[in-house]
Amino acid sequence: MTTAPASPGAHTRPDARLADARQVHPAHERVSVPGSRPDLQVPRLRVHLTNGEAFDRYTTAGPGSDPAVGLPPLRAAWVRERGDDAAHDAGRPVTQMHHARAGRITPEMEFVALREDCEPELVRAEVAAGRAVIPLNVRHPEAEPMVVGRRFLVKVNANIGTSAVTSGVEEEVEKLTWAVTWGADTVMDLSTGRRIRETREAVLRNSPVPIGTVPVYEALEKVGGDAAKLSWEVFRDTVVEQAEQGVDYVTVHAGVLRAHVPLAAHRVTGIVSRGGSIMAGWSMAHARENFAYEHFDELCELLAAYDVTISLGDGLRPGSVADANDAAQLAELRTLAELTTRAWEHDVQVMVEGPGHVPLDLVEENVRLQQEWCHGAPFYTLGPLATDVAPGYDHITSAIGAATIGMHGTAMLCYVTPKEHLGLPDRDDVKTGVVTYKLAAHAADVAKGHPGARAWDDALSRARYDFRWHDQFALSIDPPTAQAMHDETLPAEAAKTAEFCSMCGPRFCSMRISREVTDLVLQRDAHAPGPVAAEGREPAPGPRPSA
Ligand code: IRN
Ligand code: FE2
Repeated sequence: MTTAPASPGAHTRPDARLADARQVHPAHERVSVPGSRPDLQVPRLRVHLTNGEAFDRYTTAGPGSDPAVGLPPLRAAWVRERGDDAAHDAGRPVTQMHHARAGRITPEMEFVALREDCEPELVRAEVAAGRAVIPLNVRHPEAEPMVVGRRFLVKVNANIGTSAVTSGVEEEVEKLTWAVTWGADTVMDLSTGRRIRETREAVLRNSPVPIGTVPVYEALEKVGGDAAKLSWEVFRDTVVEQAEQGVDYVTVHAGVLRAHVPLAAHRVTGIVSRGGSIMAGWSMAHARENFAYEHFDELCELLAAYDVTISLGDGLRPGSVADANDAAQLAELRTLAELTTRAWEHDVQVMVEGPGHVPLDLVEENVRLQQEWCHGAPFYTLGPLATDVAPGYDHITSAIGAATIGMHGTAMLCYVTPKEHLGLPDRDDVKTGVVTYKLAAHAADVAKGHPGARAWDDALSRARYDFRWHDQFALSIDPPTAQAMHDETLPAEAAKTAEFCSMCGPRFCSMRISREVTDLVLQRDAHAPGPVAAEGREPAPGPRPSA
């Protein structure tokens, strides 16, 4: 058990009633959209509204599992049918990129297209071009396919994991389930300390989302924590063991070259990446080039036979706004661009990791350079934190950067919790981090004009303007928190249809007054018909609120 205090600044309320359920509101229902074959059923979250309408949303929560049994192997037949089992055994590429380049639309691509409401051919073309990845190890058949790429919805990754001082196996599975309940699109198991393997196995067998790891952490454990004792062989064996278990993507800090290390020496915060510092430490101790860089082609060959996506680690990311976009960071990005092309030669799917701590005026440049240099490979960023001054609130400092970088084209955002820089996140922190990042990602989708993204906002706004309080809660990103805050002052059921809340009271509610004004305008227009000049944005699609 962790003894971490409740997270400061986290506006989440305890919701013990729902502690074991993935259903966060009674009006939520898991439904499925049928695909072209009976075993292809794409999950959706249906929100039933009190006015008889329903609103369907993307869901990551999965069908739910008994931790002792695990999830059913959703994709096992798909993998077998196309011969990926046999190809895997023969050490040949089985990647989605391999199939996409051969012109094949796999069930995974179709699944993703239904999830994203786009054409399967778009998914295939983006994966073939390397502009999108579907991180799915053939040995993780439990996962529901999802896509990471700038043409698709912005995704959120949640990091969980044990450390030497805290957390156990059951707790990690619970954190995983909790994270996907709130919308984590992928989860990284960053466990260190004892029982790494066992924790990862439990997480994988119960995960409806792709699982990522940073294999060098486990490799370091194997050599007693002394970076100098690492070797390519220990690292490779660790990657193989994790790939065998079903890990869907791995962060590899292969871009931290020997020549880059001195560039970080004069920084305010040096090297803040764990993996980056391990690789730099090894390189310096042996006066040799980064072993993951040296053996990169061999690494790609083995990843291709599982379809493990490579996430090129940003070992030299800035750890303070002072170090943003400096020579060390950009030198590494150049190397990551070279490695992207090399991985693609092996049909290995690639994501490129990014910073870190970046002031807002430098955020856009990060995406622009990454997209240009890395030929459009999906960018996957940690925040970035827009300022360094708010420990305890770094989910917010980083969500500001994350929304901005997402709007400019980052495909996946790695969450930051309120515990960043302070301690290991507990269950509350995981929820706060995921919810905060989901709203940042959604804000980016809306700003990008992503097809359909704004429909969710419009549905909630209509419920708000109609004083359908239950619908406003049901549609909100965190229903129990929204409802708990409302009910703090107006708990009665009658208040759920009242035309005010306690913020302004009945007489000063602008929405109520506005509706009366609107009614008058509409009545006047009804008596004096004629074209009314439309201004501003397109009207939101769907039925208008009734008066
Ligand atoms: C994401 C973008 N940049 C870094 N990340 C995540 O940070 C990465 O996916 C992994 O979860 C973690 C790796 O941290 P270190 O080892 O680079 O500190
Ligand atoms: Fe930091």
